[in-house]
Order: sequence, then structure tokens, then C-alpha cells
Amino acid sequence: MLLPRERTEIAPGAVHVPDWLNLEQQRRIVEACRGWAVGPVPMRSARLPGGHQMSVQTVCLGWHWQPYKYTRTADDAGGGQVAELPEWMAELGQKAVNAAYQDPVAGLNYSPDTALINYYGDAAAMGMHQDKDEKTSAPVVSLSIGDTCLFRFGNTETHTKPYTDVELVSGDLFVFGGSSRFAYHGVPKTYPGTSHPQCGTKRGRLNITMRVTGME
Ligand code: MD3
Ligand code: FE
Repeated sequence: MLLPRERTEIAPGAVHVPDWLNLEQQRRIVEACRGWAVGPVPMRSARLPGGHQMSVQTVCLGWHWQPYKYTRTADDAGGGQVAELPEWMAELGQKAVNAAYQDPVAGLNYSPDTALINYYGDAAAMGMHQDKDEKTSAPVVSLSIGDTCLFRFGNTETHTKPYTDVELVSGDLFVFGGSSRFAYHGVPKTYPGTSHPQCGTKRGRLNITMRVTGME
């Protein structure tokens, strides 16, 4: 049976809003991401402290993230100055928080200063982890475009069960605030070839996460 895709709070502060971006918004975002992927800092797979390379490719706005810190210049990716986070994206982040929490003022004070743009090729995945390099507990706003993925939302205590699995489809919004902000989460797999033909990507999956670093 097909389950309805409705706004769902899967845990306190963790809200999934299916089909939040229309196809034209998705295409515009994809177009902007194509530019950022080229430079001033090229999109790359980050190297983890153990020496392994992530399968996901990332380019950042506002602040450069590398495991596990934020810097203004991309020391592990050519040394360039990170592109600005554009005002339209910060405004989209505020609207996202309003929509997720069904509160027209919830996002008023939300001002993300970094965005991580992740690209998943057909075989890419992201293991269970917490995002704790930010010095604030402001929500993370996540936008998905392209192939559908399996998203795994865990708990704040361990990287293992219990978790809730959710499919993220092109256009979906997810906001992680409140007590969900420091929960473990990951992307076990994507479903190649499942994107909407008009979303702007030919293949793969894009995920944009806006965050508040708390850095000066
Ligand atoms: C829950 N990205 O970039 S987005 C990441 O789809 C990351 O690329 C995944 O996890 C992706 O760190 C998942 C959903 C997400 C992002 C940040 C979170 C969920 C989160 C932070 C706290 C709790
Ligand atoms: Fe994460």
C-alpha cells in the first residue's frame, strides 16, 4: 500500500515536509550548485582523519567544512576563498523553518551562515554520524533534489538502533531542531534513476544543508 507523503514530525523538532520545493525552484538551485561545484573551491570528496575518503562529494558556502571543523579558506581543497551564502538561500532557510514548524515567525531569527552541498553519485552513501562542529543548537535545514534516497534518523545516544527510516524524494524538506539537532543520522543508499525528469539533475542526488556555525 502507498503511504501518504504528508508533513510528519518523526521526532521532537525533526520535521519532514514532502514536495516543499516545486520543479522550477529545484532547477534553479541545481543550476546555482553547478556553478559552486566548479569554484572558487571545487567540489571534492573530503578525506577523513583515518585516511579514507568520503564517497559523497561536497562544496560549501559561507564557511568551508572539512572533517571536523569550519574554516574561511578551503585548506584541503586548493586553498580558495569560500563562496558567499547568497541572501536568497538564507531567506529560503527562514521559510523552511516556518513551514516545518507551521509557525510564520519561527524562522524570523534563523540566519544560516553556512551551507554544505552534498552530491551523491550512484554508489555514494553516508554513514551514521552526528553534526556537532557547529557551536550553536540552531536547526539544520535540509533540501533534497534528484534521486530518492533512504535517510536514516537515529537517536542522540548511539549510532545504532532505534532508528526511523524515511525516503527523501526530490523537492523534500527536512528540518532538524530542538532535541533532534544532535541525533545520529545517515544515508545508507540512494535509488539511482529515480529523480523527476524535470528537477534539473541528470543523475545522482543533491542535498543542501543550511546551518548556523556560531563562528565569527
Ligand atoms: C539530523 N547530510 O551533510 S541531510 C550532512 O542527505 C548530512 O546529505 C545528509 O547528514 C544528506 O551532515 C542528510 C539530513 C540531516 C542533516 C543534518 C542533520 C539530518 C540531520 C543534523 C542533525 C540531525
Ligand atoms: Fe549530517
